[in-house]
Amino acid sequence: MVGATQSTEAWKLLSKAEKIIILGHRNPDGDSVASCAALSSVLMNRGAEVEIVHPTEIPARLQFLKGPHKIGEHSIKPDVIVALDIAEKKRTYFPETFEGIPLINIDHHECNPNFGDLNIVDGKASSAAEVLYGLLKEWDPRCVTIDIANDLLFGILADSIVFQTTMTSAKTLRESAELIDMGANLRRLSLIASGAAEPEKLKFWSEVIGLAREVSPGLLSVAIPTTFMKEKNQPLKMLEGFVNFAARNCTAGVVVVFSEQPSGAVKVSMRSHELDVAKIAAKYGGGGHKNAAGALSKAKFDELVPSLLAEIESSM
Ligand SMILES: [Mn+2]
Repeated sequence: MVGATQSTEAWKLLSKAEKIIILGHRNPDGDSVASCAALSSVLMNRGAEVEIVHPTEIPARLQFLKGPHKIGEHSIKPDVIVALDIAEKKRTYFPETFEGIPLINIDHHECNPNFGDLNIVDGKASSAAEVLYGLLKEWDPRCVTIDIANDLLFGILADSIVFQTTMTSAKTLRESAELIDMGANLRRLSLIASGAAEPEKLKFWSEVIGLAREVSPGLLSVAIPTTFMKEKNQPLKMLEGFVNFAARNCTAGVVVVFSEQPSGAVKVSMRSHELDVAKIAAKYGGGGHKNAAGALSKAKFDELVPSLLAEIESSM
């Protein structure tokens, strides 16, 4: 258990708060949105007024996770703020008016600098959802409804890439089993979390796979220039989930997907079961976890692809 006193204090604060803001991180992922949704339901079911603030848009595939979501703005004056799944404060929405309001930091990133007034950070957990579920069991086990169980299981499945990352522990599986016992829908949620694609997307991905190149044994690169997307007449969102699909279906130890953005920036997504890709992502201004990390680089596509691949090769 992580910081029993901190968690007791956190529950005291949350129990007496009337207005609570929950913060998600930039470029919301499945764990972030699901954890925020789960916690918001718990607190609203207890009568609190809650807003979830995400700094940037929630992708379409995650919009089934219902909650009082707001994008880049808030309207209530919170008594307490909860940061969920946020590795560092600059990754979230934090206007000056939030300074001085009690901040509870619940996370699973090993690099989290404990920026909250109360910090419940378990760097060994698969996901923020796993940390949150542990807390809810301690705080009030009966508060986990079927909807909340579904949100929590989805968060775990999303960040563990359906139990594949090395952060997936026996505890992750036991707790997932508990959530399934409560009625969470493993089949439906794991299909979404594994990036299962709609037929049109899958057909397009078959063309994207044509760009794959085995750079060296165990290193697969897929570099997608904007010219390719234009030629195929496809929007960038058709690439959402592609990196997980490629990584799951390839034996390479490292899979990297580069997608050139219309702005000229390059989105880099890395998956690995051999290398700490978070370290590489950090060098390019990004972040993430050992097995799954990414960055948005301003370097030129034609220069970034070879230099980043060389960097990975030298670390392998
Ligand atoms: Mn997470």
